Amino acid sequence: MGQVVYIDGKFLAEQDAKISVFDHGVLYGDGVFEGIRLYERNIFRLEEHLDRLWESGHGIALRIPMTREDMTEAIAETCRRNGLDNGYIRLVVTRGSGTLGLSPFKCANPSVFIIAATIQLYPDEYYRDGLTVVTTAHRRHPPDTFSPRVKSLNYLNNIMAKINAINSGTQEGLILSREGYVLEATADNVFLVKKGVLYTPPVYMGILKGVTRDAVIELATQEGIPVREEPFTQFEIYTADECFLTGTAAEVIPVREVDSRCIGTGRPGPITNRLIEKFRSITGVDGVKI
Ligand code: PXG
Repeated sequence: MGQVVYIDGKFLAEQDAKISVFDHGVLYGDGVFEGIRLYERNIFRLEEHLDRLWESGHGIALRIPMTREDMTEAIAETCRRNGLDNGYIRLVVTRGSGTLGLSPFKCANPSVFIIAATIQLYPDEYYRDGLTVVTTAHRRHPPDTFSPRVKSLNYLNNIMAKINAINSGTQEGLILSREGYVLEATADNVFLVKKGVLYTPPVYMGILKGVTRDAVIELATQEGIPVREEPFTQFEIYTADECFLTGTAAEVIPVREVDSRCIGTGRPGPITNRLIEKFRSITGVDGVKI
């Protein structure tokens, strides 16, 4: 059975789920999106994802053309119609169709589409043994340009970093700031552990404020693990006791090697494993049930 896709108030078979070639989302990457997980019929942290979607939209002066209540129902119904208990939800709002010029003011109707599908996860061995990661040659847009906090349809910088990482024989790539601080991975936030303290870069440095990141900060705090949102460089990662990434797709995933340097013992550390366990304990309950 094919997938059912929500587009602008309709549920369509996947072969009929199409958007216009004149949509500025296609022509200019003019739009915003969210990636959300469904666990045991629980839409994980939906409110936080919707907050970020509305903030991203506001950041690019794009009106989300429906209420939060209608959006919640559309997401839930898309999951139901695809018969999913677990899966991955891609929620996209584009500027809509306009002329071939840049002006978004010619685009009268933003489009919303929602895809709910099964997800291709990292194999279990990476959760057991950790990822290998390389620092990429790509720099994150500085926060004084287009805000990296907007989850926009322009992901080419991250895609270039991902190509760089895969071509280097690793699974993920770190993206630095122009000053050389570690900011994030291509679709994940980054954490390190040193002497029992958890560190992650502060949002003001120009990162995406990850929903998984924020959940992990809360869980660590509940566990009595001190958390510091502070800038750090590659050297602090190389010499960390533990390192892990967080993201909707990857969840909490250990890193065992960065730029050919073994991190800590080279095995996922105790704090990482504790946070993986804690995170897994909330995925089915923290959110909105369908
Ligand atoms: N940084 C960047 C640049 C991201 O794109 C994260 C951090 C982690 O944020 P969340 O809220 O997911 O914890 C992201 C998330 C995909 C995909 O299809 C990418 C993201 C989310 C979901 C799916 O690879 N980016």
